[in-house]
Amino acid sequence: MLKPMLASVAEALAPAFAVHRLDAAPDRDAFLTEVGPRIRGLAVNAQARVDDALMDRLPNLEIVANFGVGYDTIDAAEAGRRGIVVTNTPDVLTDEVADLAVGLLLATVRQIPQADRYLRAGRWPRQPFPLTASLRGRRVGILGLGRIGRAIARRLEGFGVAIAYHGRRPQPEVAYEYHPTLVGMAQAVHVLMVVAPGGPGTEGMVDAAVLEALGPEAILVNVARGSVVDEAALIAALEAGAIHGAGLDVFAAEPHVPERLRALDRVVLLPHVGSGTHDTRAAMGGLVVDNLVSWFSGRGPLTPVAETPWPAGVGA
Ligand code: 8YV
Repeated sequence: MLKPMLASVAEALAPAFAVHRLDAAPDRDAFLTEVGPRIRGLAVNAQARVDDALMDRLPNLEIVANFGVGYDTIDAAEAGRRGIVVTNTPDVLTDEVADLAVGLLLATVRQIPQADRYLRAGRWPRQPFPLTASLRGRRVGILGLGRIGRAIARRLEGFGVAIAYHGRRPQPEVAYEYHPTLVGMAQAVHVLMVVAPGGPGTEGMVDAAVLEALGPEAILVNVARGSVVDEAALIAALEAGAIHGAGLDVFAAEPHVPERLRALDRVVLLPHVGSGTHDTRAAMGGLVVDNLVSWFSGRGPLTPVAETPWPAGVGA
């Protein structure tokens, strides 16, 4: 393990494996020199990077089991070149993250946390809470119609809003309107839900031009990765009233959130809690352990990522 992980993961790994903990080592370099060649598997979370330099120190590494569906902190393409399998935790968190995303959208549009703060501050007896924007009549654009994006769309169908999406390619099996360009979709919707995976392919995709195309009524919700949105451009757009508000569960440099963002009233800011429930985190931890156990008992990985398909060379 590179960093502390959920207690249930550490407990489940202990009887099955000799667990070495980089975070507990007083001298990282000496530790990697001594133990590195004996490491065959990694259990990691988003707080730890697995890059070229680390893989160089682990010459017998076979599998990296990631706690999370997103794995932008792992150089999976490089792992694939080295014959190292990478696994993530899809499906077990889909509904949980989709619930949070819809909650964050409603909280942002109707200013639910702001209203709570207003009441607690004793302001209600003096005057009613100001009227807010509405979800009614809005068109919602989903950036990234993967498992979580589709789960969000299914929930939003119940809210009677029109749904569109942008991704690399249209998905013939869904009835939502496809936009081949993100700017094109931004012009057509009033809400942008960001659910695309992080990493170099999506970095800064929601830029100043996209925010401008969304317009002054628009709400941006990001439950994906901070890197997908140009955070400086977002702050500038919010400050200028170029978009109406934002609900953010993810940030460019977590856990640090820019003071300028925190100073804004029309934003709802969450400390990356999309999958953060007891049940779902336990299920994610279980899948990390199950991937390692399956691999080391010769049955292959359970949930390999696209860059490291299994059996090798099949799929993706
Ligand atoms: C994190 C997430 O993994 O699954 C993801 O991609 O962003 C989260 O579930 C979680 O914060 C643990 O690091």
